[in-house]
Amino acid sequence: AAWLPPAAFRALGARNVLVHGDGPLVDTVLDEVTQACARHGGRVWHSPPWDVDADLVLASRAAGPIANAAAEAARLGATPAVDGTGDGSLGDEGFLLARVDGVTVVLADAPAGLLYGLFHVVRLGAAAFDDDRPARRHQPALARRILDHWDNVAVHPVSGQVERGYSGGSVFWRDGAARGEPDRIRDYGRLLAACGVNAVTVNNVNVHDTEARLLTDRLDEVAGIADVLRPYGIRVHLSVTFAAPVVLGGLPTADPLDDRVRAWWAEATRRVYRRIPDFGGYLVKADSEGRPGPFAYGRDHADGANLLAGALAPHDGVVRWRAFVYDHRQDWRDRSTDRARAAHDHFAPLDGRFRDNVIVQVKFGPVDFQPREPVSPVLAAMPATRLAVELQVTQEYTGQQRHVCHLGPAWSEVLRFAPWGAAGDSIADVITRGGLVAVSNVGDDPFWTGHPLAQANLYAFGRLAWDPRLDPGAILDEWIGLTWLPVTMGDPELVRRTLHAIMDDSWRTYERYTAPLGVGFMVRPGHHYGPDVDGYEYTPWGTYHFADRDGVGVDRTRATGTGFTGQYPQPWSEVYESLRRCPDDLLLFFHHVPYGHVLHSGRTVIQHIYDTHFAGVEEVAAMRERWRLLAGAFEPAAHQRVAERLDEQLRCAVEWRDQVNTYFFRKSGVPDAHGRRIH
Ligand code: GCW
Repeated sequence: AAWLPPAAFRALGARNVLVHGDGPLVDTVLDEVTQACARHGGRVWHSPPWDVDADLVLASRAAGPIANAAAEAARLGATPAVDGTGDGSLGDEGFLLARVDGVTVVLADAPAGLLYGLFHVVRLGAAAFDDDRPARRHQPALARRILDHWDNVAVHPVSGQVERGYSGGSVFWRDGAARGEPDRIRDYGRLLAACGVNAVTVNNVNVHDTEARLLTDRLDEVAGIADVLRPYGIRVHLSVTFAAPVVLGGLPTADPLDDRVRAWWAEATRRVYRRIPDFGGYLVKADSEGRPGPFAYGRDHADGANLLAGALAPHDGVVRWRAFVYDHRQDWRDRSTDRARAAHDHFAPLDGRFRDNVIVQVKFGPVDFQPREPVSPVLAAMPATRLAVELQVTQEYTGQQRHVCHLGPAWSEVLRFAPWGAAGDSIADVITRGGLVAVSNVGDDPFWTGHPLAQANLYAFGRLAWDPRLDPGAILDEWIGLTWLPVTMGDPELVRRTLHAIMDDSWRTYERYTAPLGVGFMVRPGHHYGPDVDGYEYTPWGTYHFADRDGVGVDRTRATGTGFTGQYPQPWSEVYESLRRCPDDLLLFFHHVPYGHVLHSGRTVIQHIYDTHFAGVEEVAAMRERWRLLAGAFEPAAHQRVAERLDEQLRCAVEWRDQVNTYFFRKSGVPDAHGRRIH
């Protein structure tokens, strides 16, 4: 049930509710309300009549005239004074929530708004019925709030059923076929709608042979998923292979400028829309980590993306084209090749060349979803292109859902980052036309996400995509309020306090016991779990830290390094370039420094490494103690699952601490100032 346990509907379900409107999404609202009222003793009317004694009115203006309380709210909704600005229109997904003469009114222009309004009322609980609640309009800041599933249809020999999945099998596929479990998919869609997500991609960006066919002869399976998700306002997208005209169409080429190729995509896309009229679009990983792309034909990414955009345009579909392009066969001696530079080198020169229905999808950082990276400079370099940010909810590099690592604060920093300085736009502004995307962390696990506390990351993603200005601590509080408080058998305040104490700072805790000062990686190659300081140091993947007996870090300056700092606009190009001004937490991402270099914190780099690694482990030990306080507060299976994972987190954190500290002690020969035991 995650953040929608039946008990979360208590406040709403105990009241008299009037639902006004028609259509499939309104039916969903009606269905939700009917079930809640059946359980908690309330009553439901589907309008008319209007002259009922309702506590809550959920009304869609699309359905025609609204009377009584709702009419009053309609007037409020048309008044720009409500929540500051606007012409009174609420958009495709927005809603107005107002308290009028003792009635709570949710008003929307379109049925999707009513659905989001309903879930907002659930989120507020009893507070939705407070008389002093001010009227407020709610509209998503971003129209596209998408979860990409790296799910394979057939189990892949290397990446399994779900690439980088830590929650069991796929919710959509099993052993080469659709699972055909609409109830589970429906429940998933419901959870997504309740946190604001409105689209999913149903297959991995690495499109293997079986999955390629989802576009053509296996389209029915995609349509089946779309049918189940549609009542929750969720549209379906598909990852496609750039080589499709060859592997599926039997053409001799996939050259984006070839007329036969163009015709093939146009026809394939027409068929998709005939079967799934509200299909969202394509997602493409091209010329990246061995996937096919336009380079083979001497064409560039704009040629490639525009080909698919042309096929999608007549149907209002979009192509999301990933900017994750780099050379994974690197030579450590060649300091002019820097993996961090690659996306900008490839894409920034193409700004202005992409068709209007192309969205370039950029990983939040320049390398690869590390716990700490600077924000990708691509996001500040393509003003004439629709850009989306890609986050990783699945915890590939952040503890693989065995570690508690609440990522809301990390994502919030990314979204608030102002590439042109505090007075300029933030990343949230930059992506208004593109959207926020994340790789899903969900599977067929009974807790959905393997680690029950990892659900919070999925919830936080949806909420931040709806409103990037939300405070991550407040989002966590909402999630606790929905997920745990309605079902606890213990003291709710203790539960709330304890979960905050465990989770609020858990991303920084994870950072402390893993790779130091933004240098990244140091994970075991391949599966990426646990420490291996030199695991990638002698491979061609290009994720080096360059530690030797004198110092550590990657010189990415213009003066003496790879020049990556020059990809940022002012002020950041100067800030990152300057050893003196560069923020501590990114120091080793940008600079190679001696171990005795003194940080802004006043500590040397080597002492910082020791201190944070000891502290990180202590913090995990404290998390585990705190969780013990909640034994008996929940059903034993959930408590047990978290307890086991905290044991593993502590074991793994100790391993990280010891490997990292020993490694740097042996390289540097500098002892710990506090004389703690280093293995
Ligand atoms: O982070 C890396 C992962 C790959 C992934 C790739 C990508 C889907 O290790 O598993 O492939 O990124 O984002 O394309």
